Amino acid sequence: MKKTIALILAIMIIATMAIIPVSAAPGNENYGNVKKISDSDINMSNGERDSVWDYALAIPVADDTGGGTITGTTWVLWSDTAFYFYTEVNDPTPVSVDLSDWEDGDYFDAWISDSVEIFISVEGDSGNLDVTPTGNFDDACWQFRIDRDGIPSSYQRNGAWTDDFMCGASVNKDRYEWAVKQDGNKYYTKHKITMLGAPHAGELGLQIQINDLEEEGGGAPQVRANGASGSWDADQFGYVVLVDEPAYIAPVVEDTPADEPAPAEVVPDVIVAAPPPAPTTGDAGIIAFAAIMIIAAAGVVVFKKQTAK
Ligand SMILES: [Ca+2]
Repeated sequence: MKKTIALILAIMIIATMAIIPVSAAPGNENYGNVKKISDSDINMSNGERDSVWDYALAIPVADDTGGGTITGTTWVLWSDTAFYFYTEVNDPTPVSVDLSDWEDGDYFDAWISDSVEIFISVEGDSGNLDVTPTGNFDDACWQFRIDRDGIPSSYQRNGAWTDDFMCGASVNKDRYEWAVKQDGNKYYTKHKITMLGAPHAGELGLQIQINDLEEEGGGAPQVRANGASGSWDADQFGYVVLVDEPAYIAPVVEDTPADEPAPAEVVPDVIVAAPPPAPTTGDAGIIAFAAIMIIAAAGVVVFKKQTAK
């Protein structure tokens, strides 16, 4: 009997393990759920904070494993066509880069300047654009970077250096779009990433990193969203869960369409359709007045007849 019970328990345990969904590797940080928007909700022509960001998942970027002391926050949204990121950076040492360096191919400035980098997990083969499937964060990723002066750069882990490195004008907007806003010791970056194909619901492995150039020619310590991984260790990235739910409910449009009757035109129909009203006090008064007039007229006739006698 005991053997039978033990066997049943063993079968139940195995069956339970079999229905546990495959998920990201243990230890990968889950940042939370990210809801969906329409592309028209985001204006990529400037670095302003669109109102729809109020409905986005916020991820703090302040892990000091990379030696940085600055802080920032990145908000995340997605649509049928793109991943969106909006980042606010508090940088007390804003440093502008010399744009002529970029034209000269001085690519090293790319990652030591004040800048925001988004890394997204993909499958491991070099050149692959497929976002890593759920539960299988590979050690590969693409980087999408924007500096505070609005210079983009992009690279894939294990890409061919420097052929696969894109910077400045070489970054095609079919890859990703970017916008920046500077405001004293703050700056804001906006990413719209379309290169990795149409997003779909599920887990998305990512790292967010802010580089802080403290002075021209100086060091550039970093802060990250997740200290468990470095910049490129995609198998240790945290992840968000893209859920197929609208981030907000669109407000009801109050304007009456031109081809529909205005409410005022409906009112007469309602009145016509109503039953005739019951006699009122006013009607009774009219009847009584008429009766008095008839009696008075009769009285005049009688009076005239009496006078004629
Ligand atoms: Ca700085």
